[in-house]
Amino acid sequence: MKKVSILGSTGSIGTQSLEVCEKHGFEIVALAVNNSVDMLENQARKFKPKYVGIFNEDKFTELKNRLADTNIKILCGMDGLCEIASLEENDIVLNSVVGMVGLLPTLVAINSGKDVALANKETLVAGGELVMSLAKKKNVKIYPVDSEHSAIFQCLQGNKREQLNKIILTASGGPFYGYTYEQLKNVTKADALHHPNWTMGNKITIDSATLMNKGLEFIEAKWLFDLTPEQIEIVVHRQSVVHSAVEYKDYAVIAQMGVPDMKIPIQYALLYPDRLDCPTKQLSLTDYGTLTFEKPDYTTFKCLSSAINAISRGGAYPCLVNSANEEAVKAFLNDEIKFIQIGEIVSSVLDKFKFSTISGYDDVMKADRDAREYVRNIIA
Ligand code: MN3
Repeated sequence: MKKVSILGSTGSIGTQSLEVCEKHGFEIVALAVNNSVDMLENQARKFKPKYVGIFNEDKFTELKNRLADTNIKILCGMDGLCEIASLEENDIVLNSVVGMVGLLPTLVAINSGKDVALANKETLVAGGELVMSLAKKKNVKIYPVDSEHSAIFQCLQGNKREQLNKIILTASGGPFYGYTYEQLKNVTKADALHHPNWTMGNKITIDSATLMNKGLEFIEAKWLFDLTPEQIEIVVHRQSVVHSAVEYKDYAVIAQMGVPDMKIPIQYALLYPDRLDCPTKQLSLTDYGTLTFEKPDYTTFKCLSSAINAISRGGAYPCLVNSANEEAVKAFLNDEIKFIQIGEIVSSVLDKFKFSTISGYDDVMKADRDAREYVRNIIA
């Protein structure tokens, strides 16, 4: 029985991960959330972890009172997340928190020698170099949870890594597929929050609408699979059935397919290398009939081209565009800016900031602060 801790347990990935853990009888060591006291209390009573953590320290007393009749140890803040990430009992830490907040707990888990199932994109986007070099040093495995990266990981099994030519990262295209820049000017928050294929949290749903999500995944893929930007091709595939593919030296292309359900990649990350019954639907190719593939529109979707530009330039740029995007998305969700401004703000970062290097965690945090301050000044 595997022992799992989940950071971000009440989010979309977190709740689906618990479903997978329940199905396979995993022991839940700890659960941590940002804010959701009600849901965390319910999860704690159901899964009986030894520890729970709440990132928002203002909610600590309330959570403590709610669980006063249990033996569960209550932790809070970044220290709480990091304590959970480093617990001796963990076999694997599933990190599905949203945003830059996820970076430090990932580094702490790796430093403690714990394998990580990674659903927090920002961890690799902002700190890819730090995370991958520490994982190598500590001989820790990072299992991708994101459907595209899981697909690539699956397609790499049983083949020689040095015989890989490139990867093909598929993108659904989001709710504004086919829109012109003019049309994007008038889209509303409700439009942006409606994704055609996937049900996800608000941040990632907006990132899918701007295609920033694919830009972040491009950067993640570069780090996870040790690729150059030239080895990554993005292909718009509206049906989200081919979750990504890899091409080898002989031009054989291997793709991984399945219904669009995150429980398949979550389960592969937690059960690797086993493939057992999953609480999802079977894929019927004949129900789909047609699968389509197109080039993305890099001109209209500025976030996508900016993210690729950022990783090609290297240094702090990926972190800067990521943090600028987080801040811009927050402002959009608060009705402070229009949808189209997200891409304008993110792309402006590349002109605004000079090249700087990342040699440690503090450099990442500085780039994060600088980018957020820059965005807040634009909005104010
Ligand atoms: Mn994805």
